[in-house]
Amino acid sequence: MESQDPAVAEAVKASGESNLEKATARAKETLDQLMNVSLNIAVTGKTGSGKSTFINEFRGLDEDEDGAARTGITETTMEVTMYEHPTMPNVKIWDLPGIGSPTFKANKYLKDVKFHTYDFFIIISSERFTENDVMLAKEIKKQKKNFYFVRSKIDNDIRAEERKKGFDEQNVLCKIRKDCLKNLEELGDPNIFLISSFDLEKYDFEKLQNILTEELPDHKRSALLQAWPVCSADSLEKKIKMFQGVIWAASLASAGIAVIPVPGLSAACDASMVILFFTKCYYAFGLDDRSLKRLSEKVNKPLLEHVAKSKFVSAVKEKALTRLQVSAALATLATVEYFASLLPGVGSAAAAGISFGTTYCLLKQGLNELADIARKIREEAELDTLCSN
Ligand SMILES: Nc1nc2c(ncn2[C@@H]2O[C@H](COP(=O)(O)OP(=O)(O)O)[C@@H](O)[C@H]2O)c(=O)[nH]1
Ligand SMILES: [Mg+2]
Repeated sequence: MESQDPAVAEAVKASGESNLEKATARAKETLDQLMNVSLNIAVTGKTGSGKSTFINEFRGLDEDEDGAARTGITETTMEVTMYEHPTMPNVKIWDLPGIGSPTFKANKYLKDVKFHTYDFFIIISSERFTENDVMLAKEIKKQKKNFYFVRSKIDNDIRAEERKKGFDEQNVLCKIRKDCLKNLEELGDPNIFLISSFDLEKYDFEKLQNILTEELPDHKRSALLQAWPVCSADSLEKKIKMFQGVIWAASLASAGIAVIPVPGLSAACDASMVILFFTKCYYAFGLDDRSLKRLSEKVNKPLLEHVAKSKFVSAVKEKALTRLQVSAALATLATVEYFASLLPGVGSAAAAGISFGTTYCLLKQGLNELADIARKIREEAELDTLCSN
């Protein structure tokens, strides 16, 4: 790695550090956070309020799929159950039993469910919130954790009101919100997110993403943004921006001493880092077959061919492993060279050998290509034009 390389100077500048050594150390830290930070989300609420359905949708799973939470009125969970995000095992969403009895002690409940495990709480109700919800929220606050109220099954409310004369969706939503707030007055003016788990593109699911990204500590934010389902054009852009913001780190970290030593690897590029970076983007943007199949079924349009049309995205797909572990066999410089050869402008430079500059350029262009395909898929699905947000 030559220090006069303009790409190195650019990466160091982006790191906010004063020299290459410090920037490289910061890069490792940033990448470690991006790859490994844990996020634990607790979902609590009465039986039947829609916890399990919310959890499945958050994880992008149909309820009959392997590993999905069981749902239904008769399905009562009395135990804390942990569900891993399918492509981000470090993101866990926990199904907590409802509070139940009106004489419950909020502090005992929190102790029982091991509250310190969770980064924040989602309190779900498909009806009005109750005194118990208020007590629980107060206790969560006392423990210095955040809580978010989700009023679920909004699609049911809308459907019931739709037939009435003078129906206005915004009015209905406003009324539900006010109605919920009435019982939560003691907490000031808490945010209430109106959600339908059957359609995360609608209502307040995106708003919940925005508030969470604002309120989570910096190092947890990237985990949330990676795991959160793409629920709007803006939600996708936030993810893209997050990855763009760490390209400097991915390139510097991959240029250092190989994290996973691979025989024959040049010191200028840790192939596993590059592949892992693209794999993360691929899943976060919902480009994997399963996400596309679900989306395609939802909008009743074929969408999978977009991935096939881009040689680069197909190549990432071929190397992407579901649990984001890159095997040494895949993490070769040849793979990186192959990736580079599929991108105009990067391929010819890479032919002369993978330098820091080409890695930097590959990460930028590759991310752009993945982002563009994800944008095209949304366009094709017409979600942003149809959505009644
Ligand atoms: N219409 C509608 N039904 C929902 C929604 N979320 C959950 N349900 C239904 O409500 C019932 C209870 O949901 P479930 O997730 O099992 O609730 P849990 O007991 O809190 O885990 C199931 O029949 C779900 O299909 C939603 O957003 N909209
Ligand atoms: Mg349940």
